[in-house]
Amino acid sequence: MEFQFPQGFVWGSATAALQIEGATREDGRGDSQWDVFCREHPERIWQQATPDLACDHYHRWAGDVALMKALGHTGYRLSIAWPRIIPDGTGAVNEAGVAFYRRLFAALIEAGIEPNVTLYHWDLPQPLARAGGWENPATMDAFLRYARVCFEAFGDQVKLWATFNEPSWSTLNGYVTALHPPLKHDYRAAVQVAYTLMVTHARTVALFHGLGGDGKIGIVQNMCPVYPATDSPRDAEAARIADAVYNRWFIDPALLGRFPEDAVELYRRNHILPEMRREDLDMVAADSVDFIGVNYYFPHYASADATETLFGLNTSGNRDEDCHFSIKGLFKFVRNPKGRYTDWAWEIYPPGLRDLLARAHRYRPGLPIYVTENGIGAQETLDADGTVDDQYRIDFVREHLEVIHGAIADGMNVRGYYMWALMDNFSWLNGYKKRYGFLFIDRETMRRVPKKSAFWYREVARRNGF
Ligand code: BGP
Repeated sequence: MEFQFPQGFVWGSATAALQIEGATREDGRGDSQWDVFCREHPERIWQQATPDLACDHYHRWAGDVALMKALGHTGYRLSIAWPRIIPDGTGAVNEAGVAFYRRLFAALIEAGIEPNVTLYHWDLPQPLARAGGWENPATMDAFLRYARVCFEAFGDQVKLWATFNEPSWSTLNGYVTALHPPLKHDYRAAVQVAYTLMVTHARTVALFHGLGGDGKIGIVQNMCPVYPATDSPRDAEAARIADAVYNRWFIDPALLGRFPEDAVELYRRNHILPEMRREDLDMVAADSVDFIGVNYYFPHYASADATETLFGLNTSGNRDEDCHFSIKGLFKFVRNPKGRYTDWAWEIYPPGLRDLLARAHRYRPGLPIYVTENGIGAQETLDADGTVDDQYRIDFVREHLEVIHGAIADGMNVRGYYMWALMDNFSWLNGYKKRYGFLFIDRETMRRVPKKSAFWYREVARRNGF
């Protein structure tokens, strides 16, 4: 069967600043919370990896852009490192940081590759983290200033902006599972931060539209679909609650202009609801994103059988090691006995993407949707002939593209696909063990080697289908 995509469909891949740039102490860049976390808790990251060198993209960006062009990319999703632009979060603007991104954006545009730029992919400047991070209302003001600096510095080059990457995932891991900085397990703080992020998002969108440029702005959401583990009404209820706290708390304000009533009620009952100020809610109600970015990796299955609170991500790359996510009395995510799983025990389930796209379409019919991340992590080495035969990545991407094709045929406005990732990178807790890229990075030499999937994708982009 032929899968032909609409004209102008964006074929790209994605990265994030902290995961590829390196040069963490060069040209005036300040520390981010992740630099400090890696330094202070090396035992939590595979082989005590740090983002200090990452993919050395800060020095190799020109070659990387040339590779993207050679691979037929028409779009590239990346993030700006806040600590490169405003090193201490609130003080002077670092002109060297601004100059770096201006050069990079110019090269992308010259190569016919449209940048899709996320303002915040978790690299909070350390002085702000030390002062309370997103629990401190001052961080919202600092972010708004940083956003304005970026809009003004790059607005002539960047026409696609996203405020936050996956506010749900960063809140959950930072404040509930205690796996990411600031390593907290504090429901009250989690809800406060989740609320603040969505209000900050709304204010940033208003700021952007107020500046009156010709660009578009959206948000990138990690929208894990949540299905009941069984047909029982109790599991259906557990799935509804999990969906409320995991997804709807973040999607509803961005797309419907309000926080979900059932989650508000749950938090109120448990005395962890932050003060919801009228002016905040008015901002949220006025939120008018121009697009939504959907990141999709795997679905969840919720069971009501949550007798303990337990969290754990698979960081071994052994597919028998389960991920754990269970909140006593609320819900527990369980494995799908019939599922296909990656080495990191993430289920491969392309129909889940269809459900997410359908939800976005149902919430705001016709709103442009970009699939801003989707990919598969694996342990890889170079074959004897110097290549990487990642047929499983080709299969993974093709299956998800088939789903997107079907969604478009059914009237959903999906405008582009950014495979995670352009290159193997610093995979948060997995360091450099978990490889996601079209480009294999030789960690000894930093040489980039296009994998088999990169050539396959080049052909897909050239034919605008497969
Ligand atoms: C998303 C993040 C990405 C990326 C990806 C894979 O949640 O937005 O930055 O890292 O997940 O996750 P990981 O590297 O932890 O396997």
